[in-house]
Amino acid sequence: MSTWHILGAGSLGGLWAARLSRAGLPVRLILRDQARLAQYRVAGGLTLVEDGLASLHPIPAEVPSTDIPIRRLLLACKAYDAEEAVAELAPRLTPGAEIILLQNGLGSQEAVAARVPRAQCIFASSTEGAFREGAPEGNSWRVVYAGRGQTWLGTPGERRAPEWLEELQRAGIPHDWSDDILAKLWRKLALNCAINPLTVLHDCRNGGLRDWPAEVAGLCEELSELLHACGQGAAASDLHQDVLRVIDGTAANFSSMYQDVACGRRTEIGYLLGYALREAQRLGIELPRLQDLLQRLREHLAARGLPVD
Ligand code: NAD
Ligand code: KPL
Repeated sequence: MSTWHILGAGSLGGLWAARLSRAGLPVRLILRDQARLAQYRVAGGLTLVEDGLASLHPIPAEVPSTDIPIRRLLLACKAYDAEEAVAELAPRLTPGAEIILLQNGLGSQEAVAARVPRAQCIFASSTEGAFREGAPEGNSWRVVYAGRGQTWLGTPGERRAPEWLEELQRAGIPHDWSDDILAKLWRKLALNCAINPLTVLHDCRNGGLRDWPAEVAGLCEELSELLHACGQGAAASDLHQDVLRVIDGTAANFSSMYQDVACGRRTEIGYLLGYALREAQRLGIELPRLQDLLQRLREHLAARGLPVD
């Protein structure tokens, strides 16, 4: 049985680590450096808060430079950290190592795969929700499981699910193998592009976008055009209706991008709207509403001293 090495003991990484570990599966956390490792050891492990109940999981941890070989890696950092993080671990990866990429959006998966061409990259798209409670970035080892959801996993062109999915079953991680994971990632990207930037610019919860129906409809139209041009027609199907359904279904929530900006954290815009517009440029199509949205969002981020990519 391969050990689950998990890089990024943040929200989603912590949620996976705690569930895998409590199912009796071997797990090791990879923390940034010795200082974080020392803090983690003082905390005595990761705490998972689920349905209001907290449980402590004393999962072993290490730093990237350790020489233990890695056969299976769950990469649970943000999209903008993924390539660098995997490059640091490359010397430890065994030939054919499996890397599960939990990053939202698109672009980081390609960059990781190019860095470690001998590894098998499995892409994931998750609708689960988790956040870190308490201390600021890096110092919180307490993860709250905030929203039930589903994680789709897949490797483009591979229909057969790997046998280790059974371990996710055992750990109670809701999942499905997708034989078209790129369609899932594109669909989520489109939903995020239609909703998240507008919630930041209009300073509202997802439900507040009901006041901007024409703007939402215009973005959905251009996103559908882009999806068709990218050969992702299936991901474009009923996009506008789905966006309206998500706005209603999550009306009381703040989008992830809204929360990032509100907390002064870097957003993943470069892997969402930024990626969409780079693809549009590559294909030679004009998407003036999405372009304008990106411009406004960048101005908003720059005014708050946040990275615009
Ligand atoms: P997070 O910021 O809570 O956790 C990321 C962790 O990775 C941090 O602890 C960070 O210190 C660590 N990290 C970054 N680079 C590292 C390195 N080189 N070595 C060691 N550790 C490193 O992020 P998150 O919310 O868990 O999100 C991870 C990905 O999952 C994102 O792409 C996000 O969009 C996606 N996602 C998150 C959720 C959620 O509810 N949190 C839901 C769906 C998708
Ligand atoms: O995934 C989301 C997010 O906030 O990132 C939703 C709820 C779908 C809004 O785009």
